[in-house]
Amino acid sequence: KRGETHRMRICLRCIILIHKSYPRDYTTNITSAIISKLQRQLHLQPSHPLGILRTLIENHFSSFSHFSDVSPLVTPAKNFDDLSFPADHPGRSVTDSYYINKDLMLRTHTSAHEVETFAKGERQWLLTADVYRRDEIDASHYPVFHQMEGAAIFGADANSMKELEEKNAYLVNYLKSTNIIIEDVPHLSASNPVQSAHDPHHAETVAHNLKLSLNSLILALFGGRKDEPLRVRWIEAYFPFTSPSYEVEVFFNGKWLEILGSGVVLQSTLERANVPNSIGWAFGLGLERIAMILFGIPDIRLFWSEDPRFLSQFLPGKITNFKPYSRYPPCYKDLSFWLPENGLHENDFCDMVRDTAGDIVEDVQLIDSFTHPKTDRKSQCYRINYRSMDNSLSNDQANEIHAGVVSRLKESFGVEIR
Ligand code: FA5
Ligand code: MG
Repeated sequence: KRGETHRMRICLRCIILIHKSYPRDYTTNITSAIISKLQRQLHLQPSHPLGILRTLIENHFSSFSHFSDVSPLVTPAKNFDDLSFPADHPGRSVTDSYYINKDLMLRTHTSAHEVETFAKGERQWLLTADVYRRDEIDASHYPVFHQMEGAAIFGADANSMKELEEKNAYLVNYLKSTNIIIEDVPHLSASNPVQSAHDPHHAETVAHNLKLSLNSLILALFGGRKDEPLRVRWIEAYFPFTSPSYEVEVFFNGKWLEILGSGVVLQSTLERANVPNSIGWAFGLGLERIAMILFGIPDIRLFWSEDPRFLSQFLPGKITNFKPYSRYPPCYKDLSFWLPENGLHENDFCDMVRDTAGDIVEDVQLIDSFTHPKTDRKSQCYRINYRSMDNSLSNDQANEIHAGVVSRLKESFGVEIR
């Protein structure tokens, strides 16, 4: 009994993560569903699709340093300020990111480690890690996913740039001999400008090297098919910490799929890392997105499955096609309620659903919003799809789980069910 009281006190004021206790405050929004994921380290398991993919990419960039065991707990300064995110960037808000308290959060991207890695003197490196975002729920979004950051810096002098141009010429030639169709954008443009700190010619050379390096990687991962050329598309993008910036999409199963963000690293990042007189590029790959294509994995929740019917299918170093072992029927439940006076953010709703029902939730959709013409009260209706990946879910079981969601909704947000 005493032990229990003690535990209660700790739980109210503190939060225990990876064997350490942290004080809670008004920003604390990390859920137990998320806490349970912190130590899974799927990307370190040699025969897990994410581990296999990490190793394949590391082997491709064999001259780079490789990091894959860095704690997900970072300061907001590391995740945002070091990368020149503006003070009012929406990613900083508690509706978008997980906070342990105001001074500590779960990284939302692997770019959070750019400054410290460059500061260690690493000039060409890959860093793979779990990242955390509060987001919608569907087959390709999950609040925890994995990214791989890749970066390379070069001397910002005429000789180093000449060397890089020679490397580029070699890569251009190599890519010409392969079965890949690349839709490109200009390296620099009015809407995707060179940084004022950079010589435009240097920036062009670095951006060209970024594109060639990634096109070769994509070819190594997705290519190897003689019947059909691989189609890759470069698109202008915006990130607070690169300029120019690009996204890359790969054409797969009749659809364009965004797999990475990239660009020429902001000079202020390199100055913070104490590596002036350098210029370089960085990219951030979404590993699940790529693994879903390569292994034919239809649902992002499967990566977290501990079912041997999933795990036993994969072998270290090999890309093999996933064979679905079950597709149990979905079970839809609608939930209509009047919003509390100060509203309810969709991410708060989704997180509560995920925390209460776990991975049984396949997706959550807002299907109706309504404002009462007389009282001005607002109501919403969400449709939740419950479906287990590992066994069949009876309607009674789904009802019981759904009842848990409803009571938590009332308790946590004070809403009135319609
Ligand atoms: C970033 O996170 C940047 N840090 C990438 C970057 C690095 C840009 C270095 C420039 C230089 P973005 O939010 O677009 O960017 O995410 C990068 C990739 O992660 C996406 O292309 C996608 O493949 C993957 N991704 C993003 N959100 C999710 C999600 N909710 N679930 C699964 N994969 C995701
Ligand atoms: Mg993006």
